[in-house]
Amino acid sequence: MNYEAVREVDPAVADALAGEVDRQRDTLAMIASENHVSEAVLEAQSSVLTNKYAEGYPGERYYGGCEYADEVEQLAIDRAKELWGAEYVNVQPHSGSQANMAVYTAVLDPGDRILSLDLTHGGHLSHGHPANFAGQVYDVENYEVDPEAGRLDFESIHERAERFDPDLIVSGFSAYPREVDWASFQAIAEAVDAYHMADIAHITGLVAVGVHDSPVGIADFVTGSTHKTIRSGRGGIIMADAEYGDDIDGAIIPGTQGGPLMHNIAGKAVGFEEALQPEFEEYARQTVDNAQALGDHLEKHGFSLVSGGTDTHLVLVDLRDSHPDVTGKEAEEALEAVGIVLNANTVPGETRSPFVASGIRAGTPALTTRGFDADACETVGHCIAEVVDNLGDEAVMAEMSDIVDELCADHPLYE
Ligand code: DSN
Repeated sequence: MNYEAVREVDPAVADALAGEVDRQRDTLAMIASENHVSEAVLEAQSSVLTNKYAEGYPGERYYGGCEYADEVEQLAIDRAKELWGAEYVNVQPHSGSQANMAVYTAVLDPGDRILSLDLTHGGHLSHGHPANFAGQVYDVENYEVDPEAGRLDFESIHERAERFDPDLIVSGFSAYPREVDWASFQAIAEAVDAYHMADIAHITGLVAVGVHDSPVGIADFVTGSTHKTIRSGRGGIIMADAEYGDDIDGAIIPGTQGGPLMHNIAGKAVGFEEALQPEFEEYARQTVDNAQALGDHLEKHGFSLVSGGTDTHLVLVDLRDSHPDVTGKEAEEALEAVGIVLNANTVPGETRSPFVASGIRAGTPALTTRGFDADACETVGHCIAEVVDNLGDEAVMAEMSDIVDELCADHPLYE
């Protein structure tokens, strides 16, 4: 990864790309939505398919010269159908947000009602935050997690749905550490005659191999992104029953997108092929085991975890009890200084601004790709605890930074 061709034209960008390779090698990527794709996925994503316009779908394009684009997109679709067991798949969304936008566009009219989880409780901007298009085009109300238990409370969600009478209910989250009961959401959606969209962006990989139950075949629409736990090319995906295929196809193109990013679709196809191999199930299971080891260590050290633990690839630490004077942002910055890169995150009942927040979210997908096991994740937990307990203590920071360096050296990346 020396970026020689880039360097000849543009040394500044070549330096930044080389710097990013070193940054990923020399730090621990614990942003729960990130991962390290294989060199095969990287190669496919940087292929000549970036040059190709291919509006339309395999076999029905608006431009000529699409035989290889067709082949690649059809492979991505067929592999996705095998991975998630969906009747219909669209691999063209540029991102998870675009996937959500396409579903809304396919079945809702402006002003229709969406019921979704509050952003500060673990939802996502594209689920209808006022600052997002979805919050501006649709009438959105939020449900929340139980403030004490940190878990979904289906009785209260049902009551809210009966009162609000939504046209679409969103399940699936960005910062919810527990497995989701898709059937209960579907029962509520049916009771109020609403569509149900499950956004599995974070857990696509866990669902693909049965580590988490799947909403495919339960929810009307399943959306996701393709570069998080599934570790394929960057972008989004939509799955549904075959009956919705034409509406979703039209909502992507011409509805909300133009030419598909064919190079990214090639990366999706290659990553899906990797995920179909038996090792991927081991990877997904280890990702969850690692998050649990990390969470257990932090809890033993006196940190509170939202919901008291995790069933997923992430832990959400609520700093308010253990470290009331430390904001999520301060913790994030101190941890980054020793090479642990994660994000400040709001917690249920948040009183601070989302830019500062009272929690941190830490994920294990990227560490697990590097070969981290539960013991190594406990060591990471030790470093997180020491840094947050001793903010500003240079000696502790130096000691933890050395441990992070050793962990990185023991788990090489992009050699
Ligand atoms: N930015 C992603 C996350 O961190 O959860 C979601 O889009």
